[in-house]
Amino acid sequence: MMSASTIRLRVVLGLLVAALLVMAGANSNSSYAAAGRPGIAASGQANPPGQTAPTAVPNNAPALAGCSAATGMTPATAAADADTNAAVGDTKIGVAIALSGAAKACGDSQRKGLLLAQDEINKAGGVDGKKLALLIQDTTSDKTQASTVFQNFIQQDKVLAILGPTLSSEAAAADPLAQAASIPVIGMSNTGNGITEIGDYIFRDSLSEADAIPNTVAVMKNKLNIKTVAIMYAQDDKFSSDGYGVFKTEFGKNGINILDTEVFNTADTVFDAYLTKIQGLSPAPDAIVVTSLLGAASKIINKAHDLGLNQQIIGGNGFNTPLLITLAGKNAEGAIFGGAWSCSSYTTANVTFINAYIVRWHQAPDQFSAQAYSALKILADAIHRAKSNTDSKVLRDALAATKDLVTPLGSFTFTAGRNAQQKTYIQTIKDGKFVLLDTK
Ligand code: 1QQ
Repeated sequence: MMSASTIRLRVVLGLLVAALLVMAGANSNSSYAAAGRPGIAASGQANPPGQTAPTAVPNNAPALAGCSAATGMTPATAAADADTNAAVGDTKIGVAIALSGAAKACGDSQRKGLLLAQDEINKAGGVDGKKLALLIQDTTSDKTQASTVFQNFIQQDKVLAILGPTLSSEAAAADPLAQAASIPVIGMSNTGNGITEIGDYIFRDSLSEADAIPNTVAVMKNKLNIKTVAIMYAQDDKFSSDGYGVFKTEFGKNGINILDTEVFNTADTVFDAYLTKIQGLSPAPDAIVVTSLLGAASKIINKAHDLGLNQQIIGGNGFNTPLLITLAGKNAEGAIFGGAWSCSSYTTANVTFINAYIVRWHQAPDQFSAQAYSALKILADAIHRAKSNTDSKVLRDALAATKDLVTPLGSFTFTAGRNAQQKTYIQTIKDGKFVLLDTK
C-alpha cells in the first residue's frame, strides 16, 4: 500500500511536470530571437517562425465567414503598394506580383496574404532575430515587366529569394533569370506545365493544373455524368492554354467528347460570337469548360446566361477567388472547379489563418492569399533551418528539404521535383458562397 507521503510526493511531481509543460508552450510562441528554438504546436509540429500556437478550433462560424463573396475586396493601387523598404540587417525577399493588369485580383490577394504572414513573423521577432523585408514590385501581369522586376531584385536589391510571379506566363520568362543567378524562387500561383523544370532553384506551393484537372474531370464523368463539352481558352496565356491541353487529354482518357473548341485572347471582352457558335451546336454539349483568368471567365459566364445557355459551367484555377461571385453574381451559381485550398477546410492552421486574415483585411481570404501566406511561412522555416539569411545555395537545399510543415494549405512537403503535393478540392458556388461539392 503506497504511503501517504509517497502519494503527496507523486501529486507534487505531477503538478510540477504539468507546470513545466505549460511554461514550455508559452515560451514556444516567442520568436526565434528570444528562444532560438521552435515551440510545440497542437499537432506536435514545430511552430514555423512567427506562427502562434494554434488556438482551439472554434465551431464553423469563422470558416463560413471565410467562404463568403468577396465583400470589401478593394483592388490594390499599384504605385502605393510597391514597397521597397528594408532596414539594415533585414532579410530581403523580392515579391513579384501582378498589382495591375489581367491578374490584378490574384496579385491583390497575394499581397494581403504576404503582409499578414510578414506581420506575424516580424511581430514574433523575425527569423533568428532578423526581420523579413518584402520588396513588393508590380509585374503588371506582363512577362517582360516580370523579367525586369526579377532582374532588379537580383542585380540591384540582391534579394535572398523571390516569391512570385503571379502568372505562369510571367514565370516562364522570369524564372530562368533567377535560376541562372542561383536565387531560389517560390511560385505561389503558377499552375502551368514545366515551371519547376526550369531549374533546381525553382519551387512552387501552388498545385499544378496537371494535378488538379484530372480530379475535376473524374467528377464530371462519375458524378455529373457529362459526356460532351465545348471548351474555351485564352491562347495567349500559358496557364489557360496548358489547362486546355490537360482537359483535352483527360477528356480523351475518360471518353468525354469535345464538340467545339473556342480560342480567344486574355484581353478579349466580347464573347458573343464564341457562345453563339456553341449555342448552335446540335446536339448541345452537356457542359461548357472555361480555362482562363478571372476577367474573361466572369464575362463568359454572364454572356452565356444572357444568351440563355444553361449548360453546366466547369472552370480551372482562374475560378478560385470569391471575386468570381462579385463579378458574375447569381450567374456563377453552380459553376464547378478544382483548387488547392478551401475555406471549408477546418484544420486549426486554416481556421486560424482565416480568422487573422478577416481581422487584418476585413474580408475573406481566397486560395491565392492562402498560397502566398503559406509561401512566406515555408520560406521563413527554410531560412531558419538553413541557419543563414545570405547563402542562397544553402537556402535552396533547406527549401527542398521542407517536410510536413503545418500551413493553411495543409501539411506541406515539396516533391522531389519541387512541386506541391496536395489534395484537390472540388468546389462549387451555392447561395453566393464557395462550398465543397459532394463528390460521393
Ligand atoms: C497561372 C494561374 C493563374 C490563374 C494565376 C493567377 O494559375 O498563371 O498559373
